[in-house]
This record gives sequence, structure tokens and C-alpha cells, in this order.
Amino acid sequence: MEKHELPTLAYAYDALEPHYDARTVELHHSKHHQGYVTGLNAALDKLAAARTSGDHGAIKHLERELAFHGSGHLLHSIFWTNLSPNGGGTPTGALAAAIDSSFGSFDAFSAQLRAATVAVEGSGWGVLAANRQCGLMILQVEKHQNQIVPGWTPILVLDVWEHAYYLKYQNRRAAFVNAIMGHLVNWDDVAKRYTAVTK
Ligand code: MN3
Repeated sequence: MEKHELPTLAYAYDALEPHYDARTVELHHSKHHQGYVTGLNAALDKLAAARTSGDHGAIKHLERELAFHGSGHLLHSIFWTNLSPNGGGTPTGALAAAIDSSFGSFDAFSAQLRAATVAVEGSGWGVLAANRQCGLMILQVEKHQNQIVPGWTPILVLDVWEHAYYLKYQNRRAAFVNAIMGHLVNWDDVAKRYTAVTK
């Protein structure tokens, strides 16, 4: 089976300054995200070995590892592309219309997403998810894999594990979320993901 790999960022580690500091972005990408890639590959290797041997005694543990590290890798891969040094502002076109339809207005959407993200209990993510038939909804994901809804695809994800912001923002999680929403969201990428789900 082909190995999963850490994706290369489209910008330098210091490109998101001052809103997202270079040291945190470097550690977050090269250490934390890499850890999920390594963990996912290890889980897949062990599952393959178990199939070969026919010994599925550790299957419950391995499936948990797969869900945790696989979701961690996927969410971080979306997260990096959701950010841009030229981000911020508001979406346009079909995505903007869908946000208005699902949430009433961009401001109402933004307030709900920021509230859901800031209120994550422990480590997790605020997620805007899309479904072809049903439009958009906001999810509050715990860890990487809990409180997802099958059939709904994440198109904008906000990481509020402490590793994502603690060096610069310490306990001020809301300030980190506001900095991302105000200055760094790459709405072109979110719109591209929305189109891929709904076309
Ligand atoms: Mn993270």
C-alpha cells in the first residue's frame, strides 16, 4: 500500500505572520501533522500484517488508531490549504449564496462557527461541512474523529488543539479563532471544496 506523506505547504512558515506565528506553524506542520501521517501509516501497516497473519486480536485498537490518525492527517491537510497570507474577507458566488441560505447571513454564520470552535471541550476543531443534497452545517469535532456526521464533507476547518495556538495566544483561544477568521481564511479554497462536493 502506498504511504501517506506530509503535504508541502503553499507558503513559507512565516508567511502568515503576524496573525499566525512562524514558530507555531513550523512545529504544527513538521512535528504535529507529521505525527498523524506517521501514525496513520503505522496503523495501516499493522492492519495489513493482521490480514496476512489472520490474527485480528488487536483490531479494536488498530481501528481506533486508524480513525484518530487518519482524521488528524485529513483535517490538517484541509487546514493548511484553508489558510493564505492573502486570506480574510468574505466568500463570493455559490458559496456565499449557500451560506446565506443555510445560516441567514455571513455574519450569523461566522458568529456560529466562531462560537462552536471556541467552545470545543478539550482538543478539537470547528468545521464547516457540506453535503450535496442538504447544503451546509457547522460541526464541533472533538479530538479529530468524534462528532463528525457521515456524508458531510469538511470544507473549512479551524484547529483549536492547544498545539495550534498556545505559543502565541496562550489561553486566548478566541483571539486565535478571530485572527484566522478575520485575516487568513482562503475563501477561494473553501469555495473550490464546496463546488467539488455539490457539482
Ligand atoms: Mn493541529
